[in-house]
Amino acid sequence: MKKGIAVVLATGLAFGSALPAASAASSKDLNPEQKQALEKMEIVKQNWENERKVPSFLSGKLSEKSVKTEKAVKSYLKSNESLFKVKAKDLKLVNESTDDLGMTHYEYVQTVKGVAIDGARFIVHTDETGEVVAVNGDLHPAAEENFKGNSEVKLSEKEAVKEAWSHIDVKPKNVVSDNPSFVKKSDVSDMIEKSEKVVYQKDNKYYMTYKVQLQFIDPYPANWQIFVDARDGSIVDSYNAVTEGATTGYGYGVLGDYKSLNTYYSNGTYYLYDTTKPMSGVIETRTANYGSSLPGNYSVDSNNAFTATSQGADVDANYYAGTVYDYYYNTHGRNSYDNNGATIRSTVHYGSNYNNAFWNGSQMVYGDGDGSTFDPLSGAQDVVAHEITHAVTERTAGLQYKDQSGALNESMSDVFGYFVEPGDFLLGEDVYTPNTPGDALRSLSNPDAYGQPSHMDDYYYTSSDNGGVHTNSGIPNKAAYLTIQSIGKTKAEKIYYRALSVYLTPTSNFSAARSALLQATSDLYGTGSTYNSVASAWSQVGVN
Ligand code: ASN
Ligand code: ZN
Ligand code: CA
Repeated sequence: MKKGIAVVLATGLAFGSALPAASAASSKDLNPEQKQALEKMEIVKQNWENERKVPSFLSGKLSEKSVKTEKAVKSYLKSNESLFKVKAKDLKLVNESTDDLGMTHYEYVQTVKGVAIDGARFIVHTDETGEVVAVNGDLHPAAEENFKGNSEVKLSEKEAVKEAWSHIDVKPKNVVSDNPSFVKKSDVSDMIEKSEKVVYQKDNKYYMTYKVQLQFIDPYPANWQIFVDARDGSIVDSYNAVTEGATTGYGYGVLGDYKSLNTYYSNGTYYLYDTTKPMSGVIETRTANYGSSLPGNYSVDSNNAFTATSQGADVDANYYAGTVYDYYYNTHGRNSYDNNGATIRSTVHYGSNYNNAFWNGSQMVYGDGDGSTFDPLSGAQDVVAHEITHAVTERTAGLQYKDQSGALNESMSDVFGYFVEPGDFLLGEDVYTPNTPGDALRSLSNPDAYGQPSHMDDYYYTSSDNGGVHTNSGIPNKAAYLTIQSIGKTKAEKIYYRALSVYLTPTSNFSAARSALLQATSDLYGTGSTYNSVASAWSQVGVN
C-alpha cells in the first residue's frame, strides 16, 4: 500500500486520509461526521481483508509518479499488489485508449495460468498529466487458490463444442463457426458457434473451461453461453442470453383443432404476437378478460403452448387474422386493411356471453357467445374475414353503414368471408348454434332461408339495424353468389376487390354497385361473356 492514496468509495463517500494509514492516524481532530466515515472505512477495509475482496472503484490521487506508458502502469500495479491482491503479471492488457479529455484508460483482464477469467476486467485511468485518478473493475484475489483442475485440460475445443450442442439438445444445422481452427465457409448460416478457453467462476471456485456460444433463431431464439469443463466435458454453467424474439408455438382453436402459431418471446413470456408478416405492424391478440375495456391485456402463455380451452378464442383470433392478412396480401397485393401495413389487433373474451363480434374503427372485438347461440366468435374464419373486411371497406369505398350503402358494406364483408374461406356459401357456421349442426348465420346462396331477401321485390324497409343492413345485404349477397357460380371465384374476387377499392363510394347504392362491378369487370376481362354474367347476376336479383 502506497502512502498518499486517497480513496473514494463507489457510494461517493469521500475520505481525506490515506488508507490504511488512516486507521493509525489520530482521530482526535476529526468531527463526528469524519469519525463515522473513518469507522465505515475501517469496516470496508476489514471486509477486503477478511473476504479477500478488493475495492471495485477507487478514485482520487492514486499515484505519486506520473504514469504515462503501459510499462509504467504495470509497475504501478506491481507496487500496489498488496492493495489489489492480484499479481501484476497476471493482468493482461486488452485495450488502451485516450479520450477527448486527455484521459488514458488501460483495460486489463485477469488471467489464471495464462487464461483470462471470464468477465474479469480491471481498468486503470490516468489524466493528461499521467496521474492515476481512478481504478475500477473486478479482480479475483482468490482465483489461484480456488482453482479447479490445474492444467488438466483433456478436452479439445471441438469436443467441447460438441458437448455444448448435446447439452441443449438442439441439432446443429448449417452452422458457421467463427473459430479459425475449424471454420466452414458459407454465406448463409442458420446457426453460429463460437468458442474460447476461459477461466469461469462459480460458487467461489474457478474452472478451466471452454466458453461455447451457440446462436440461432430456430427452433427458438438463442444466444447460449455454455461453460464446458476442459477436464471432462461436464457443464459448469449454461444460460440463454436471449430474452426476446419471434418464436413458433402452438395451440388449439375454439373447435379444438391444432394450430401452429407465430408467437413472440419476451422475458420469459410468450405472446400471441405475429411479427412474421411483411408489414410494418404486427398481428396481435389481447383479452378483455370478460370485461369491456379495450384493448385489454396481451394474450400470453408461459410455455408457448396455448392449449387451454379458454385460450381457443385467443388462438383463433390471431391465427385467422393472419390468414386474412395473407389473403389480402397474396391475392390483392393489399398490405393490411389500410394497405400500409397497419397492426391488426383483436381483443377476445369481450364481455360475458356476448353473442357478437365487431370492428370498432380501430380493432376487432370478439365475444365468447353464450354457448348456445354462439361459441367464441373468432372460431370462425369467415367471421374474422367479415370483420376485417369492414376495416378494408372503411379505408377504401367507405360505404356508409346505413340503408343500401350499409347493406353493401355488410355484403362485401360476407362476400370476402366466402373468398377467404370458400368451402361453403354459409357464414358463421363454425360458431353458430353449436348444438344445431348444419345451420349458419347467413347464406350467400340462399338468403331467404335465413330471413333475408334475395330480390329487390322483397327489399325490407325498416328503421332498425340502420335500415336493415344485415337484412337487405341478402340481395347483393345473392348477386355475388350467382356471379361466383357463373364465372368462378378467381375472376369474381378480382372484380369485387377492384370495385371496392376503385369505384364504390360512401353513398353507392345497389344500382351503383352493379355499375361499379361491371366497370371493374370490363377493366379486367373486357365486355364479353364474363361481363354478361355479372350483368345477369344483378338482373336476377332485380337490380338494373
Ligand atoms: N357482427 C356485426 C357485423 O360485423 C356487428 C355489427 O352489427 N356491426 O356486422
Ligand atoms: Zn358486419
Ligand atoms: Ca362459411
